[in-house]
Amino acid sequence: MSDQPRTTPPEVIVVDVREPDDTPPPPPGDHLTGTPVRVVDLAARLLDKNDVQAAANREIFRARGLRVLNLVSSPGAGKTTLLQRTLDALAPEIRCAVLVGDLETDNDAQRLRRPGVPVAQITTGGACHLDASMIQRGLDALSLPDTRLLFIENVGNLVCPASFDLGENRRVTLLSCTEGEDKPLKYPPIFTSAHVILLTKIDVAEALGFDRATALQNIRRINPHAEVIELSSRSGEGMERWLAYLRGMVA
Ligand SMILES: Nc1nc2c(ncn2[C@@H]2O[C@H](COP(=O)(O)OP(=O)(O)OP(=O)(O)O)[C@@H](O)[C@H]2O)c(=O)[nH]1
Ligand SMILES: [Mg+2]
Repeated sequence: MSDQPRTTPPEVIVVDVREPDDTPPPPPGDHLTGTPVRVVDLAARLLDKNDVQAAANREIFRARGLRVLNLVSSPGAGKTTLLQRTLDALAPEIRCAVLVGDLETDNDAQRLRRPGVPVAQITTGGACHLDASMIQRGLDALSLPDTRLLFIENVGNLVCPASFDLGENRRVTLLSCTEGEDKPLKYPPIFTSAHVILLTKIDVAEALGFDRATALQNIRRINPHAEVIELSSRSGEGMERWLAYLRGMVA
């Protein structure tokens, strides 16, 4: 991307990782004939395979000098809005790129288009998360010379993305004030696996009657070690701390 003029946003690249036949598999067992069924734990195999690819991604990131953040949250917690504001502030000083996953549409990728910022949309079809091989294919589609920070916006889902290592350096979990204070307790894996937890939309916390102290307490119960930042992409409150964290990652 270094030869691209920085005044026009580059085209969004769409990487469609759906299989030709993405129909769900038939239910296990032949209920009509009673044929015995051997159950194979495909989930474990799938995760093993993912871990191998995640390790390969990590090596690619290291070799290219890329620092990589995987943003995960429930749908609508504010990932894209935060990235828009982050790119506006950071892209002029640090070369950034984005991979964004969604079941359908390239809406988020369009919102994230910025001059000099390569963006690729990964369309997953039915998959409720990104996996390491999708990231590898997304990387192949992007030109990343001089890029220092790669943001991955995962599919909006508070459960599935927690199980899939993408090879990232930092996992960033967003919890928005509109979701309720109890989510860290109800969906622990995505919070325990986070390096950074962002409490987002704090501009509307008071109007919603959202109890920030309780939410922070719940976060700390589940993950005492994560960096916790309260912020609003709308009012800008807390953004400086987030940006300082990102600058620190590439310093
Ligand atoms: N009040 C307020 N609204 C916000 C803030 N950040 C995002 N929103 C709004 O929340 C809605 C969802 O924001 P997105 O950024 O699209 O959320 P997302 O996590 O990317 O959503 P998915 O990609 O669908 O998972 C939009 O209407 C945003 O304008 C914030 O800090 N404060
Ligand atoms: Mg989004």
